[in-house]
Amino acid sequence: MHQVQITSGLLIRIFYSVLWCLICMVIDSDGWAQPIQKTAGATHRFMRTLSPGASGSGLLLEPMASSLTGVDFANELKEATHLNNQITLNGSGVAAGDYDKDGLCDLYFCGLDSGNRLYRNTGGFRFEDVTEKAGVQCANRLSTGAVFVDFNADFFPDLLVNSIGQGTLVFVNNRDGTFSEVTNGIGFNRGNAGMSFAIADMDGDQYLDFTSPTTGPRH
Ligand SMILES: [Ca+2]
Ligand SMILES: [Ca+2]
Repeated sequence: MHQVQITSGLLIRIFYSVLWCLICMVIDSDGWAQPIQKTAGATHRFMRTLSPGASGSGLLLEPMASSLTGVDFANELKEATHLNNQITLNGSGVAAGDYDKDGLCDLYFCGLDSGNRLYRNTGGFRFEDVTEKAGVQCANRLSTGAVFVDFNADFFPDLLVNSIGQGTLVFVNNRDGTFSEVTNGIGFNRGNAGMSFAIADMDGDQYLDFTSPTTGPRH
């Protein structure tokens, strides 16, 4: 029988696989997941999850204003854009991950006619926009989905961003709060439109493998 050796590297990869399953979710210190809903052309809605009441009646959600959270991202979609390409009507996704390893989960929003935004979690449901400092704007690139994943195994989450027409954009974490785009050297899915990712060590060689459903070249 094939034996699977549990190593620290494998555990880290399992962690990020689980993290991918939690895309669109944020977990704060109270242990309850915070779902984020976002659609093309609409502002996001940041919902704080309250603990179930003593009656056990289930989870309660409480909306949080942008003025409180500092998360003011809006995914803009112009009519001309979706008339030119209906894929844009699928909207865009959010990546959640602790890119700076301070123990707080950060958020990366993908935009279509708006650039992407990275919000660093400063605690207490407060976030700061660090997009420009981090170098992950992806302006004019019709971003659809993203995921934080440590693809070079240096224990710092890197960033993959799917786009319409420009394939998968690849950013390596510089471990100082910034990222460097290395799409030209590593990029895959070139010229296609993708949205989601599936990431796992498919063949058990301790290296992560990637798959991203695509819709073919942009029409
Ligand atoms: Ca963080
Ligand atoms: Ca890394």
